Amino acid sequence: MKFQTAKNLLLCNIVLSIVMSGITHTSAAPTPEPLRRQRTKWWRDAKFGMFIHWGLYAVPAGEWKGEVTDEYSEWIMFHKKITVSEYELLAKKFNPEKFNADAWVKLAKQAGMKYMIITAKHHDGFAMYDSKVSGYDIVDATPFGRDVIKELSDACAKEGIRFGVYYSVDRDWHHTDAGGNELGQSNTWDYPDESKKDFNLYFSNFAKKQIEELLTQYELSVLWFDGIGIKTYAQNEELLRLIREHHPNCLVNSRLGDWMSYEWGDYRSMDDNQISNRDLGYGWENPGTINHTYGYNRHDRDWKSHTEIIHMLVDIASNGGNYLLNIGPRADGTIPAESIRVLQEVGKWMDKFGESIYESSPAQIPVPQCGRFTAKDDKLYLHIFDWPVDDKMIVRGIERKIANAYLLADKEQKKLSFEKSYEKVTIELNTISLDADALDPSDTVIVFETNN
Ligand code: H79
Repeated sequence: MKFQTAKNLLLCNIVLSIVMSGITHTSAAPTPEPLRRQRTKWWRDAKFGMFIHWGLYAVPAGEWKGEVTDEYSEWIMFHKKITVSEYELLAKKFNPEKFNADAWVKLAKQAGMKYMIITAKHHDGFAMYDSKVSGYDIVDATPFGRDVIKELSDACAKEGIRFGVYYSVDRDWHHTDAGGNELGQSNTWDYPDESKKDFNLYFSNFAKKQIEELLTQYELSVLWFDGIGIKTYAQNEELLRLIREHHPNCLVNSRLGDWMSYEWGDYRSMDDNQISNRDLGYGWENPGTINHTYGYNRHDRDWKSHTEIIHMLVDIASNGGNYLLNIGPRADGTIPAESIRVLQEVGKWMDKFGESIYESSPAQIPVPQCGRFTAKDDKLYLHIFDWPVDDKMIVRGIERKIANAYLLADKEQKKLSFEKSYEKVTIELNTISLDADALDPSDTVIVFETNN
């Protein structure tokens, strides 16, 4: 009798845990922290990556039948309620003859970026690689017929740039079964009856299979999921298992599971364009874009300046994060000239001051008035966004002993004269002849060599 009760209890527990696994997220992290740190080392050191949103939405480029969209251009199918059959016709117009994978990768490299992540499938459901799961992909459905994911991954390998892909799992406006979306962000204009949609079918027969294709067809350093938590705990687990099976060291961002926590990923993706203003103690990234949209929108010409990008990169690095900066190429395969110019300017700065960014960590010093601090080994890097009017720099909160101070970009490393009292350091910037090349209007960096 006792045995029977125990057996029943056990059975109950098994049933309960199976049911619960489908409806709750546990707080247990599927990835042990030391493993996570080891795996993310290259990524944490890299600090700066290129994000690319490219798909059929580059054809309408933010405008549908004379109406401009105020929203992200990659959301145009949703916002303009474009039917699947109409949207599919965009594939016939997608012929990016000017696309050159080497040029894109070289631009990323020139900007000082160390990795690239491109949309393999966005919410519109169109695959930008050669998929056998459906014919709705760049190779089978466009006159272009080339696999741009393959070309970019090869170009990245050649240039020593890490490569990853973005995949939208929770949404697919092309697939009849991709529903279950309480936020009302599924395709209800072609497929109005939500009760007929079976997310599990879409997941098992389509999304999961495409993810497996990506894992087997390409050398991936990052699988970047976008999601809104429709997948169940068990489905998250299935994906993670799949990734580990094919690419044990491929990083996964935190949008695999619960959007707001990072328990499922190797690092945390903040919200779009969101920056953490403090060190979180674990890897995080800002997936931000260079204007307002992610996909190309010909009406969005509000580009961030190179100074804004540099300040954001420094700010992010000073809080232990990464900057995944997005660009949206055009449907002809070109990158807007303004994006190129901004990235090249950022690259010029990185050439001179990159040492203060790559492999750096937060300095654990209060944010200085003039800019930010980053740190590496025995060096503190003071980033000066705003040059002091009287050429006298006062910085508070450095507890370490300072042995030396010089301008990072000064090849001769001429010593700056400074005074340090318990609570502040005063640097005289007018007593020496400053090397003009070592100064930068966006951000000049002073190195403090410390000896404890
Ligand atoms: O791929 C880019 C976005 O399209 C994607 N994430 C980045 C990297 C993204 N998917 N979902 N979301 C962002 C959040 C969705 C916000 C919404 Fe809206 C609010 C959807 C509808 C209202 C913002 C405003 C996006 C479309 C209109």
